Amino acid sequence: MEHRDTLARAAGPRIRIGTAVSGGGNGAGASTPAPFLAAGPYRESAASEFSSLTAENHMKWLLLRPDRETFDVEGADAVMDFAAANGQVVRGHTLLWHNQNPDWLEQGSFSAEELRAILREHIETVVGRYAGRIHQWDVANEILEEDGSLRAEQNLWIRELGIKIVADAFRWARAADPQAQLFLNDFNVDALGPKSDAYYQLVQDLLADGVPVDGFSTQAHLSTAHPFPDSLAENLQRFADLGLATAITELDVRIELPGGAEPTEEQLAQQAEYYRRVTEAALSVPGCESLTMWGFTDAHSWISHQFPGEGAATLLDAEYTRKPAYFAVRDALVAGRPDGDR
Ligand code: 9MR
Repeated sequence: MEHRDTLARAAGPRIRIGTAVSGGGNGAGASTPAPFLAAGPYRESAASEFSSLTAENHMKWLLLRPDRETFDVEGADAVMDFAAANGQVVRGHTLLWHNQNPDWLEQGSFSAEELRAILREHIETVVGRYAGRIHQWDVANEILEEDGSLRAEQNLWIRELGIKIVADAFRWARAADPQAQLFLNDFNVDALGPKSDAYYQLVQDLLADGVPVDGFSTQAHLSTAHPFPDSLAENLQRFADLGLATAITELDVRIELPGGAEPTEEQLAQQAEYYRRVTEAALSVPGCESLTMWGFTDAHSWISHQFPGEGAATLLDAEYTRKPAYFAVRDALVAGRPDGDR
């Protein structure tokens, strides 16, 4: 019998289990993909537990584009090579976003025409470079506000070029890589609500216009201090019913740890429950074929930078020991396999 001792093996072919792989880029524009390139448990777990990788930062404009002429692909290539060596697919993240853009772009005084050409060149070059090797691209990331309106003020592309640029981005991406599934991706769209309703409408408008959108994904940055998004499966299912693929792209479940406290057993149990429920929701929706964690060890997680006093959000602790959440995900994956396959 096949061993079920890693997440990827537990999942089998039904769903890709992914992780973001970190390295530099906490706003600083670091170009070395440490700890990703360092040997040791980080790489071992990344290779053995997962069947999909996302570059946490290295496919973003800030790291790929130090200046207008340069494409610095070293970090992105390292992720692609690692995935190829380990039989993993890659989710590309991301092409059109309001965040982690270089200053030359955000502060440049480009005409609308120039901006459009800059985005087009970027998409053709980056998507073209990895064509045939990317499972799913987050083409447009976080383009809506919490109330469902367009994030027009913060998003340079939409502010200067209008919503039409989103359709263009999808078309350019499709032309550059006809195989990759092209996604709209955002946070706080786990449950039904104004923001996910707005995506539900937007994606129908795009499809009606013949725009090649293949999928809708929710990030699932959760917290044990907040209620679980009970309507997660229902929300994904309505997008599946439109014929779209769905995915969970950045799952983590942070815990309140005032003054640097260690998580209690109760907190770890609640975290495990949240991870289990997300895994079950993903498996319950046909066409949800990718479930990615936003990092897999508490030794390297974005949470403490963004949420001081919170943390321990991932499946392995800082010593790479499996937490209750790890076993909850793995058990849910095994339970979700077709009967004959368990
Ligand atoms: O994890 C990423 C962190 O290292 C960066 O500093 C941060 C900058 O905004 O982006 C983090 O990743 C984000 C992802 O690209 C999009 N969704 C939210 C993620 C967490 O902020």
